Amino acid sequence: MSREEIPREKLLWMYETMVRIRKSEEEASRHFAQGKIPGFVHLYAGEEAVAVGAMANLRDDDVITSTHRGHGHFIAKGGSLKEMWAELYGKRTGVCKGKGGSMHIADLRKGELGANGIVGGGIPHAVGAGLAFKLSKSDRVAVAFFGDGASNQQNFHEGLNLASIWKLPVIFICENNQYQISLHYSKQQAIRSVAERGSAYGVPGVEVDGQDVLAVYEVVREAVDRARRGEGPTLIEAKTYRYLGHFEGDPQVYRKREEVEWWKKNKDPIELFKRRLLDMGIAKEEELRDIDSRVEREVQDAVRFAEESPYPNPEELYEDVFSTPTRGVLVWKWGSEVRSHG
Ligand SMILES: Cc1ncc(C[n+]2csc(CCOP(=O)(O)OP(=O)(O)O)c2C)c(N)n1
Repeated sequence: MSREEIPREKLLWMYETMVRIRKSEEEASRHFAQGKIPGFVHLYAGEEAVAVGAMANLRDDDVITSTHRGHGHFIAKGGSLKEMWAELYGKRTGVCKGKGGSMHIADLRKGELGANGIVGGGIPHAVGAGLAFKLSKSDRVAVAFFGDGASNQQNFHEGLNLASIWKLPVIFICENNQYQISLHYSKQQAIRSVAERGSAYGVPGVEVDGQDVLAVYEVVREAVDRARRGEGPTLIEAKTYRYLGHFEGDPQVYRKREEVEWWKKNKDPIELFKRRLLDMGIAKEEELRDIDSRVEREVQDAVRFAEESPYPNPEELYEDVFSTPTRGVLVWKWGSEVRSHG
């Protein structure tokens, strides 16, 4: 399918979803600064085209694994904004009942197998899902998102190798936002690109401009088609850029403000796509402005929902620890009280 043939509805979904991620992330940054969001928060602003271009190719029954920078993946996979915000606030109405927080959001109903505080931690889960799909002769696919830093992690190498020898329907998407915390990627790898690493495992490696949602859409589409045909995994490196600090509160002494401004001015994925939609005659400026305002209201509603929701009760901490009841004895100490479950 060429770019011209992508249905208008899908193109507008891409625009709206990128705006939804951006507005939500900017709001999260403000709320974190006001001390309202507990824990660590790593934001995705600037990288929206990667999640959206990829997810536009997936079916509801396909699965993804995410990273510590996972809000964009969650939103693009169709997760509820209200449930996400309640989770950020640690509220009982959150998608993980307030017990996961920003870094551990999962929604099995939507095929979001989990964000992960362990760098590269989602890769084995995606490979496991791919193995399950292959063994059950399903044409579902699994997508693992991870950063350039994670490509130095053993999970990446083991995952690529297993997916390759078993020809699993897994798509490895490296979001190279150029930094791993404060270290530029050129200082952590001797080769020019992460995509080159695929050749060591017989996995096709493709580089793509991660600020161009349609370019991402096209390369992921090819990889998904390959995977569904039983031809195995693909490694995609999307070159992108994060606008905010590694984590909220990061003083960012390792990069110049002008560098960030250059990316915002010249390579903003939403602005570039907006211009494209106007040039292609897909939408008029005021239609896009309407989408912006509607999404703005939606984000404000989600924030209000989170603020007004109750916290979980302390006893709820012990629920949902195991997906199936166990037969063993679990003993733990809570203050001076000792409880056990048989
Ligand atoms: C296994 C592991 N090692 C180290 C860390 C600490 N850590 C958290 S984020 C991060 C950098 C990750 O960089 P990258 O994979 O490029 O993702 P990005 O933050 O750039 O999106 C590190 C080293 C961790 N969480 N897990």
